This record gives sequence, C-alpha cells and structure tokens, in this order.
Amino acid sequence: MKTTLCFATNNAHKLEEIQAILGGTFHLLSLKDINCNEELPETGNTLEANSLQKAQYLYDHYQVNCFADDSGLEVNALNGEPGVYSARYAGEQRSHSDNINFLLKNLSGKSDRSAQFRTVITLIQNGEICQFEGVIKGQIIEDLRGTDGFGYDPVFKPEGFERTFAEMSLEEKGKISHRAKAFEKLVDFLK
Ligand code: ITT
Repeated sequence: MKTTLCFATNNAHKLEEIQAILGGTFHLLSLKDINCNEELPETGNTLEANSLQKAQYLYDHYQVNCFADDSGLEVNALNGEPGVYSARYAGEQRSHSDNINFLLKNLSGKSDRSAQFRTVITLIQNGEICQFEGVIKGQIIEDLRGTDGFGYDPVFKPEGFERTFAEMSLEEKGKISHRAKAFEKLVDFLK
C-alpha cells in the first residue's frame, strides 16, 4: 500500500524531485492536490517554528500527513540575521537584489563574513512531529559572482569551494545544499 503525504509547496519541480527520490511506496500531494489555495501561516521567529506552523496548519485543517520546509541565510556578524526574514530582508517587495544589497551594506567594514544556509523540515505523521535540519557553512563575498540559482546565491561561497552557489550548476549545488541535506534526512527517515 502506498503512503500518501502532502508536501507544503506549489513548486511542481520541488515536488517531482522529492517524489523521484522517495519512489513508489510514497505518493506525494501538492497544496493544489488537496485544494489548499490559501497562504500558509508563517509568523514564527525561527525556521523551526515556521516549518512547524505550516505543517501543523495542513494537518489540522486538511487532516493529511504532511511535511513543510523553511530555509534562510544566517550571518554570524549580524547575530544570525536575516534568518527567518531572508525572503523579505530589505522589505515586503521580496526582491533578491534588494536583499543582497542590504546584506552587503550591513556587512560593510565587518571582518567576519562567515554565514550558513539552513533548512528545517517538519514532518507530521498521525500527529507525531519530527524535524530535520540541513546546514551548509560558507562566506559572504564582497561582490556578486555568477548568474545561476536564486536569492543570496551570488554572494555565498560554500566552505571548500572557490565558486559561489550562483557559479554552480543546479546539479552541483543540489548535492551540497542545506535543502538537499535536510531532504536527505527526511527521505532516510521515511524509507
Ligand atoms: P517558499 O517558502 O514559497 O518555498 P521562499 O522563497 O520563501 O519560497 P525558502 O523558504 O526556501 O523559499 O527560503 C527563504 C529565503 O531564504 C529565500 O527567499 C532566499 O532569500 C533565501 N534562501 C533560501 N535558500 C536559498 C538558496 O539555496 N540560495 C539562495 N538563497 C536562499
């Protein structure tokens, strides 16, 4: 028998990718598949709280076993900012380039440029809650490099690499990213 799980996303690509890894024993549903058209609440102050809030909302309102993810960039010299506010760091327009410019301005003159991307996934199955974390450490460089990826990728250089995330192919980034590591843990748990 197949186990059905809802993934709190409408990103068909993300869903397909995880479905492919999980194989035939799991059947993943998107938000659209369960007729969830509203924005999921994300009002927490941490990645843990936000991913839990999204998953709990689905579990309570749609009675489905499900998982939700949340990610952010955490910069040490900025006390972990922008963290949970990464998408709207420079304002509600949620512009990736505005966010990068604001980050570089806030870091100007600081010698510690260390940072990490972090993903937290919350899984709820029959009321039981489990969380999975993925982290990639690196440095925020001073100028933008590369055109691939999204968000802060042009200024994030992962540890052990000379290139930024935006200078890597999707495949290469997908092997080492925070998101990949968290999903790997989820898949290991589910299998
Ligand atoms: P959804 O919640 O709809 O999936 P989102 O853009 O909010 O979209 P995330 O929660 O995964 O996506 O990430 C929040 C923000 O953190 C994102 O908008 C970026 O600014 C930043 N971020 C997360 N992962 C990133 C990555 O791999 N590369 C660059 N920036 C990233």
